[in-house]
Amino acid sequence: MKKALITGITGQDGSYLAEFLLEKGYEVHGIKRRASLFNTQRIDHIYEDPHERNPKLHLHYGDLSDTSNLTRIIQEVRPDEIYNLGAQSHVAVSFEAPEYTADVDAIGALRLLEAVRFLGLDKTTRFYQASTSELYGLVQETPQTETTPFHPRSPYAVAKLYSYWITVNYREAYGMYACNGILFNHESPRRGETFVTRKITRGLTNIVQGIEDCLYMGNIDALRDWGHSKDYVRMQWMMLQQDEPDDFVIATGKQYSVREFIIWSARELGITLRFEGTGVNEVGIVDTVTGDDAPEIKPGQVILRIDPRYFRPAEVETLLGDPSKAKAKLGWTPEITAQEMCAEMVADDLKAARRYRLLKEHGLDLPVSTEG
Ligand code: NDP
Ligand code: GDR
Repeated sequence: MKKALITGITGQDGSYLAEFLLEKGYEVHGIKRRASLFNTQRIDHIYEDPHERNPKLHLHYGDLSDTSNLTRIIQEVRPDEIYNLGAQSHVAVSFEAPEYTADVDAIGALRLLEAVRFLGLDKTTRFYQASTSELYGLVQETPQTETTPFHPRSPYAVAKLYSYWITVNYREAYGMYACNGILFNHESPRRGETFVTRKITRGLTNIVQGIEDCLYMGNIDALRDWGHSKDYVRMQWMMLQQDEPDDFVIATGKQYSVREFIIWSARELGITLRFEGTGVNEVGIVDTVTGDDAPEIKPGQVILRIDPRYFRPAEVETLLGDPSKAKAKLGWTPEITAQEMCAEMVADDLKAARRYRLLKEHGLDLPVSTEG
């Protein structure tokens, strides 16, 4: 039975990857951070009581900033494959916490690679690094491929530039099986609430259920290549099953604006929107409402405004990936379109918003966070 170690198992990708590997018969080990509240919601459904016989999922307390902790876990587990998905993964937050982001996202990868080498596992343990389309930043060519030059535009992207190159370096210097997946944005109902797609689907479903009044957004003209996390974790595993290690762009090859994602989400809820005004004065106004999903909404209502606090000090305006190499060498193609993913996310958030509304109607006054 193969053993995998996943950093970031409690995150969006970590949870889908853990499910995927368990289905493939792996023994899965994950590193979770100590927190004052439970932080395992995304993996609770696959959690196994350690008192059961032969559990297949094991969780270890740890942190990518802690060398001795990582080394000890790798020594104990002796994994066949390590998936380094753990990160301070929010681009805007990295401007607020640049040093922490560098420690975890850049040096964290080095700590894992060095632990593998130090423990003499460099010829047996395979390593996957969660690299990112943010490396392209101020894009030098479109679409972006494995050979497009990088120009990172945030402390997050600069930290990920280090982890990209240290992964390549350990491959070249020590012959390690170490790969970078250069993944473009990917989402799902498990996406963190402060990333733009989830902020939109959660915000609009809350508005139609009367829980919030308005969605406050940043640069809605940003262009992204959005795929589904489930499709992308499959590719992470495929990259570690080849004869030779290599780096791959993982993308859909299709690009849409944040504005388009807002329009699709509203349409899923039976609302057509029109945008009026420009720049920070632009607003999204309800044009028509059909169906029963939006009982609180009337034509003419303003449900979206621009808030400059969501603008970034340096923005990545446009990203579009070319996944030809992944298709040609690994036979990988994404199966879920951005529109299908949007519909799934809206349906899931609508269920949660209805449940919240019902609880509120029965006297349970729960707080709602609108941070984004
Ligand atoms: P999430 O933010 O959902 O998950 C990040 C995970 O990392 C969480 O489990 C989090 O733990 C953990 N983590 C954060 N800080 C530390 C730390 N100091 N030590 C150990 N673990 C830590 O990210 P995604 O699942 O969306 O992304 C997975 C990886 O892929 C990340 O590295 C991200 O940068 C990268 N990536 C993501 C893309 C995307 O579009 N989703 C695209 C390209 C790359 P906790 O739950 O406790 O917060
Ligand atoms: P990104 O994702 O920065 O691409 O990083 P995010 O969803 O945060 O932003 C995408 C684009 O939307 C614009 N935007 C807003 N973003 C947020 N979060 N909130 C807003 O209100 C808002 N309004 C407009 C942003 O400016 C940006 O242009 C994600 C993360 O998962 C990274 O970890 C990963 O490496 C990259 O995708 C690929």
